[in-house]
Amino acid sequence: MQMVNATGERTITDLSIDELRAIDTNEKRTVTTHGIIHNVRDMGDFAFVIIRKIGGLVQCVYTMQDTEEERRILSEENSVRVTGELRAEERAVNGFEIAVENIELLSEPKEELPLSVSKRKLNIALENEIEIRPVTLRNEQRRNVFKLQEGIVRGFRRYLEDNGFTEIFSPKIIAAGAEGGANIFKLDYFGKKAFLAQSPQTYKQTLIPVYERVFEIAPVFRAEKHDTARHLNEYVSVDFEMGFINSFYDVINMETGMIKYCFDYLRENYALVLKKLNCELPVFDTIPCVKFRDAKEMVAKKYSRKIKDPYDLEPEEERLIGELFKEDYNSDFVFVTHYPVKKRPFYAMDDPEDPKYTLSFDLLFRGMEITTGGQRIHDYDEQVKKMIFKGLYPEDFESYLMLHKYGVPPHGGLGMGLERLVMKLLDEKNIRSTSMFPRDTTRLNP
Ligand code: AMO
Repeated sequence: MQMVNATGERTITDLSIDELRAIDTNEKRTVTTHGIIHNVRDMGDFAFVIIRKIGGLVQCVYTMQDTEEERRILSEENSVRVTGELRAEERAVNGFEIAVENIELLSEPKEELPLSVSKRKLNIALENEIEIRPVTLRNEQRRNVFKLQEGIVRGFRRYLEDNGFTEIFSPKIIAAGAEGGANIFKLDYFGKKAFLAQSPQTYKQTLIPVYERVFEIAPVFRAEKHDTARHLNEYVSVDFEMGFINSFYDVINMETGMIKYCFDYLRENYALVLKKLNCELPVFDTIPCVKFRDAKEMVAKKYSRKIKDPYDLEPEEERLIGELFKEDYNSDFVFVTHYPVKKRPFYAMDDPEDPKYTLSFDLLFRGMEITTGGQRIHDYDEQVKKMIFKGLYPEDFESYLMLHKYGVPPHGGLGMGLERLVMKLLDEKNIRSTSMFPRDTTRLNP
């Protein structure tokens, strides 16, 4: 038996982009780094070999020797370790390049790629692109979409941590759905009926008396039967829930603070990603709030439309509300508040001033709903009554109702669709563009 001890010390000594950037190029230092060959531009006597690694691309300059071995090594998607002198080069992305003295081949693909990933734009239809996502994600633009997604999640997480929220991980295989409707996946759980969680709703509320403030960023599942440009069957939900609120406006203010913080965080830490994606983050101090009923009437009046569905916003209405608030209030965001009881789930608190409506809201961003939230019922009897009113059986919610039975402070929270936020930030027309491996009615692969 051979034993080794893990020391926790650095064993990979190849330099990172940040470490390379920190070196004074006047020192003429010989450096070693690694990466995947992204692109080779043959200039005759020499070639630009661009390698892809953590943090972006690095330009290497290779003097051609015209050998068979060289042709094998200088091939796209080979994994290589490069050693050479680091020198200043203003025209290279990072302001430096490596004059290659040695290039070691670590791994090579078996087959040529179905398309070249080094082009700025992949000219391929979205459906085909998704089909070969393991390949197309290697493209810089595609890879940056999900770096932006990462940055947003990091920004949100930091803000929530700073505000005392505990991060939770709730089960995704559950006994009863929280969001109502038919869009719930059923499954057989060792002979018992079970579902895939549409949201962490009941669990985040359950944890209010435990931690007071909680958040979760995780996949949720919706059995949407129709293919639309804004629905996925699995998406990443950014959820938070907070206790001791005075009204749902406390939740709205927390979300406004979270988005502002996140955008500042992105400007500071993801500047290159934003630039490469051509992404302009909106700058704002406040977000207007308008009641559901008023928003509907404003749109009907301004755009001479008939109100067809008094209980919900049609996607076209959302778009027009976005347009109206951009034109009249110069805002990319708008909170629409006080949605009808009919369209809100059993946990939503009714508005005591007008019980046909709830103390809830949606956040629209550039004309699309990205968040739903509100104040929840905290009184046991009121919650049971509302369940019955909604045609539900309180017996099915025994463990959730322990929350109300054993006491919970006034509380509220929200859920935001991460892919929708990224979609609107990048002005993408289809949500599948902003889901790494999207799940829709026809797709289980890749
Ligand atoms: P809701 O069901 O409105 O509320 O969902 C919250 C947000 O999730 C996003 N979203 C979706 N994104 C992609 N594909 C889908 N099929 C999809 N469905 C919803 C939207 C939406 O605004 N429990 C409540 C939230 C709360 O009150 O805390 C809930 O899940 O951006």
